[in-house]
Parts: sequence; C-alpha cells; structure tokens
Amino acid sequence: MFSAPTEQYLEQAYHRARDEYADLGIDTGEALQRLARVAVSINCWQGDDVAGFEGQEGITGGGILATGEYPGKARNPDELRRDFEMAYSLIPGKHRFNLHAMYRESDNPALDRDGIGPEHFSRWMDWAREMDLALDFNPTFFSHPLAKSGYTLASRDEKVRAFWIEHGKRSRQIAAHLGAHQGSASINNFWVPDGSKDEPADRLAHRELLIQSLDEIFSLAYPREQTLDAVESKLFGIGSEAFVAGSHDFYLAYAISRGVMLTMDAGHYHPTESVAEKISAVLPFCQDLLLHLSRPIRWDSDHVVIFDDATRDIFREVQRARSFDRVHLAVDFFDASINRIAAWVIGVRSALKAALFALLEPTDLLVAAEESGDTATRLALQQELLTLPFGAVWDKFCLDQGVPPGRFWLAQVKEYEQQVLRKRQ
Ligand code: RNT
Ligand code: ZN
Repeated sequence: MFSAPTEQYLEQAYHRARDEYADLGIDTGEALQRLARVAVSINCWQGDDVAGFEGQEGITGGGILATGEYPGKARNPDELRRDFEMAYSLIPGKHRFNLHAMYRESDNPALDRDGIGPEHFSRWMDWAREMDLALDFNPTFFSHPLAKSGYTLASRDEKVRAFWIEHGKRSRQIAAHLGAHQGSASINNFWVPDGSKDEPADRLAHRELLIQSLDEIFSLAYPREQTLDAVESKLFGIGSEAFVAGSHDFYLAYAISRGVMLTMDAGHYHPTESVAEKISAVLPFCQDLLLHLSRPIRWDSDHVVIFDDATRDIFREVQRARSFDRVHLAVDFFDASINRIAAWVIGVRSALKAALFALLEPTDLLVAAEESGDTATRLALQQELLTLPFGAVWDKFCLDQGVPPGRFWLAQVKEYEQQVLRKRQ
C-alpha cells in the first residue's frame, strides 16, 4: 500500500482539478464551502446493531433486523460514544447525531417507554455539547413486548395504543428539550412498523387508528426552533410483507394535511422506484423533507450507504432544486457483519462524496442544452462529468477538514479494532 500522499501532492492535484471544473463554469472553492455546511445526522444505531440500552436482551422486531456477528459491538453508552468519536474523527465536516428513545440511560430497571423524559438523555446531552454535535431523535415503536402483535399506534387494543401514544408524546417533549438546549431544532422522526404478514381483512381500520393516534400525539404544538416532527413511510418489513399501515401514500397525505415533515428512506420503496425522482414532486408541497440515506439490496436491508447512482441521484436532485436548506439528511443503516466504525465512516463519507459530486455539477450548462433542444449535449456532458478529477476535490475537502484523504483513514480503524474492539469479547 502507498503511504498517505503529501499535502503538496494533494494541493497540486486539486489545482489541476480546479482548472478543469472552472472550464465548465464551476467554482470548486465555492462547492467546498457549501459542502462544509452539509450536515448529516449520523445514526447511533449502527454502533450496536439497533440494540439500545434498555437491558431487555433479545427483544427485537418491528420488521427490521441487523445481521452479522462482527466482533466488538458497543455494549453500553460509553462504548458507543467512544466508538462514534473514533468514527467522527475520520469524517470531514460538522454533523449531527441521531438518537433513538431506546438509547436512554437509567438505573431504574422498571423504566418503560411511557416513562422516559429528558433526564434520561442528560449524559447524551453533555457528551453532545462536548463534541459540538446537535442531537436528533426518534421514538422507538419496535423491539418491545407491546409491539409483538405487529401493531402499536394502529393496534385495535386501546391499552396498547395508549402506551404508545404516551411514548410518542414523551419523545416530542425530549426532542423539544434537546432542541431548546442545543439551539438547533431536534428532528423527531416517527417510524411506526405497524402492519401484518398476511392480507388484512380491514386495512382502513388500522389506518384510521394510526391517524387518530398520531393526531393525538401531535396535538400539542412545540416551537419550530425546538423540534420538528417527521413521519417515515415503508413498503414492507420482515413480518409485515402484506401490509404496512404507514405506507408512502398514507404519510404523504398525512404530512401535507397536518403540516409535519415527510421522511423518505431510500430503502422503503419498490426496487425500481427512485427517491431522487420523488424529491421535486414532493418539495412544492412540503416545507421540509427528511431523507434517510440507505442502500436496499433486494429488500429493505439497510446496507451501508455507498457512492452509487441512487445516492448521487438523490443529491443531484436536492442541488438542482437548490434545497439543501430544506432537505434534512440522515443516514440509516445497520450492518453487523463488518467493522461497525468502518461502516459509519464509509456510509457518511460516501454520502458527502455524493453531495460534493452534485455541488460540482454544471447544471446551467445541462439546462441550457435541454432548453435549446440539444439533448445529445445534455447526455454527453453528463457522461463526461463522471470522469472529471472529482477525487482530487474530495481529497482537498478532507485535507481542509483535517481528516485523512482517500483510503488513508482505514489504518486508524484497524488500529482501533486491535486496541479496543477485539478486547471486548
Ligand atoms: C426502519 C426505518 C427506521 C429505522 C430506524 C432504526 O425500516 O428505516 O428509520 O431504521 O428508526
Ligand atoms: Zn429509515
């Protein structure tokens, strides 16, 4: 393996790239400045395979499943924080951290989800302040005895609904508390797994119950500066193959009619559907949008985000719509089969590469070609853009942000694996 390139080498490569992009009317310096303002909310749940810290080993479910047995997963909040610090030190830019309710900290073994409050996140808040990270939030409607039937907020059982409604309300209170203290709204994302393996006899009943429950949860208004509610749709999950109450159509209509944010997860659609394609369809009707960047393989498998067509297409559409300020970005994957810290680093760096790739697009040239009917030029340019010296601009970003360029972060992850992760057996 080559050793890491010198600063001088990287600067020279960047200068050549800068000239090539300038020839197309693109200012790489400006693109780098804009990229530095792109914040990705990084999922806590990649660090421990979506287990959480409620001490109820083995209760999983809700249609999601982390697979793999790679050694060294974080077993407690301190390990998770330490692992994330390692990953974050290798990711360029300033980002956010995405918590789930099940990651609360408490000495009370009887504390259930309908009893949580901001005090159970005070250590996360202290840590986030030290790390200069803003926190986002998610109520946890899965991996719980009262979610075993497959239904929570859309359950026919009034007691089950009441429990989860209380959980939803408390999650908003916590998110508002986080937002007020960090001076940046905490986005609170509602993903509700409710659905069934086989064809239900009454889909509408469950959807009406879901509407009722959500309306009750959202009945209290919080200032936008503190928290923003989002609702995430899904096509199907493990055990909910035939029906998911909170489908895309359901939440698109719900979000617009209630003025809450819509979340689109890149893994939650039919395989040939594209989230990128939906962005310009939804943005005219929604004030904000939350994207869960993920990578489906055959089913909603939540693989680590990579620098692939689907991810590039998403960022390209956000850039073309000039909507980086309205589209909130989060990563959502959980891969237990590889080094979990590498997973974080690969996923977020790939997302940021896709953002940079979009920011370097000479969109005006493409639009001009299109407007004049010169669709051959439009296609030719798009193809030639793929092989411009993009990597040199990315490396310059890493250099400016004080993280290793190219593949040269990997050695530190390997070292941490030997020194820390392998000792956790
Ligand atoms: C599940 C959803 C949801 C979860 C997280 C853990 O299909 O994508 O966003 O992955 O809440
Ligand atoms: Zn998601």
